[in-house]
Amino acid sequence: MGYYYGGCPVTVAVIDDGVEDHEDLGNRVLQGFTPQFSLANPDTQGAPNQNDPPGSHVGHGQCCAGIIGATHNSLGVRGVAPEVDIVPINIFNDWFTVLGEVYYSEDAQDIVNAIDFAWDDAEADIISNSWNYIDPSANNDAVSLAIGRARTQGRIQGTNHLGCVVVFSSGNDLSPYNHLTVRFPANVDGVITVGAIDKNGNIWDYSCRGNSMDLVAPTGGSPGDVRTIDREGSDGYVSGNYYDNFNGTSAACPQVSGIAALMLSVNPSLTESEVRSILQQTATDMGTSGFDNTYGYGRVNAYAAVLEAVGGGIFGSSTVCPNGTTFTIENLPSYDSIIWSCGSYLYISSGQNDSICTVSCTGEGSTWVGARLVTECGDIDLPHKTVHASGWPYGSWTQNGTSHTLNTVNFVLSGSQVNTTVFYTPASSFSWSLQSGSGIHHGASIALRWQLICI
Ligand SMILES: [Ca+2]
Ligand SMILES: [Ca+2]
Ligand SMILES: [Ca+2]
Repeated sequence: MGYYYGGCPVTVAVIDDGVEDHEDLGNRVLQGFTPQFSLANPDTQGAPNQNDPPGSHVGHGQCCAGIIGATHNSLGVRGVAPEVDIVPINIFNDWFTVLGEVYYSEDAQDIVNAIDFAWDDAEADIISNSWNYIDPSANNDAVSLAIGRARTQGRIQGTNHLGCVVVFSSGNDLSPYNHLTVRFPANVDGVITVGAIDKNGNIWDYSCRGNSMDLVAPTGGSPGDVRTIDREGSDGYVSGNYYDNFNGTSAACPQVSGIAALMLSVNPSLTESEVRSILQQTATDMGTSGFDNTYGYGRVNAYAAVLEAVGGGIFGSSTVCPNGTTFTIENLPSYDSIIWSCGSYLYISSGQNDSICTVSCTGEGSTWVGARLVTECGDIDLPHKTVHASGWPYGSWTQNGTSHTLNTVNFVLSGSQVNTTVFYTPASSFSWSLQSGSGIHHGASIALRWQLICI
């Protein structure tokens, strides 16, 4: 395993219009939940309704699941977190029409039941929500409380409640006035709220914004730029198994859910608030400097977030000294052992299997220090830290216009012994000469001491 996927199992609940098996999801779609029974879809375990409502398609949840977890194989697309299990929860199951308009009979209590099922029954680590709830008569307090329960009571580990990570799309609204408000429940405290930027980093005009924004992720307009899975065959948006035009904040949210899954796969002991805070702090700032209502903390940065989930990588000087330089790994997930490794010119002089090790060098040049965490879920290789070994300097230098190989030279002075100190900066060339008046004779050798500048 690389550092990008630690192998600890992670379960993501997708609350949407259902998810079903797909050739590019392996066997990773679990039994889920459908809070509202419908005659058209008697399934109660989160499968999509087999009938499309007039004028639209059932398959939104399937698209989200593909972004989160499509398998890395030769088929279709690659999801962000290709080994997660998906719990499908269908809250758009029971539709009806009035004068040609489509309505859903699910109410706030069904949504509460959906959220409670996700963290409590399915023990999901993450709940991905690419939907908003705009019924003004709904009992929004009950939904907010359910989200609070997920965040505070979910993910039981021993006697701890680490909390379930709750991610929502910020909402889509083309009205320049209406998009100034993040939609409910994306505006509930502790929710990770995700808006939409285009592939050039500009906010999409439809992306709802406000002071509860957290992150943005790249997605499409209409037609969209995001390719994902589609319900197989004639079901879903298109006749095939993949869809090129998924878009909106709906396609941004599952990217963040997938990245949160990668973080928990390398460090399953992170709390909900730690995941949220790492995602915020590692985001690439966009728009006006610092947090802003449009981009939140900025564009989600998967690499930085996953690396931070394992403590941020290897810390230490960029120069290794001959007498030893210390490297550390901090805030580690629980591990069985640490195996330090290194490249040319270097050796691990002490601290193997410890979170602090000392590396020494025998030569000079660009090289690296690495570390592998052996955990109960598998090995995590941290990215190599590039360092410069400042061992015995070698290479060419010039003395009085004559080139010498530093490591082999003996040179001779006349008269009394001269102590000479040469300050050597790694990777820089240098030349030096003797003071005028010093005569050089064969047969009188001295040792030349090199003082290494090790930072
Ligand atoms: Ca694939
Ligand atoms: Ca299809
Ligand atoms: Ca900003």
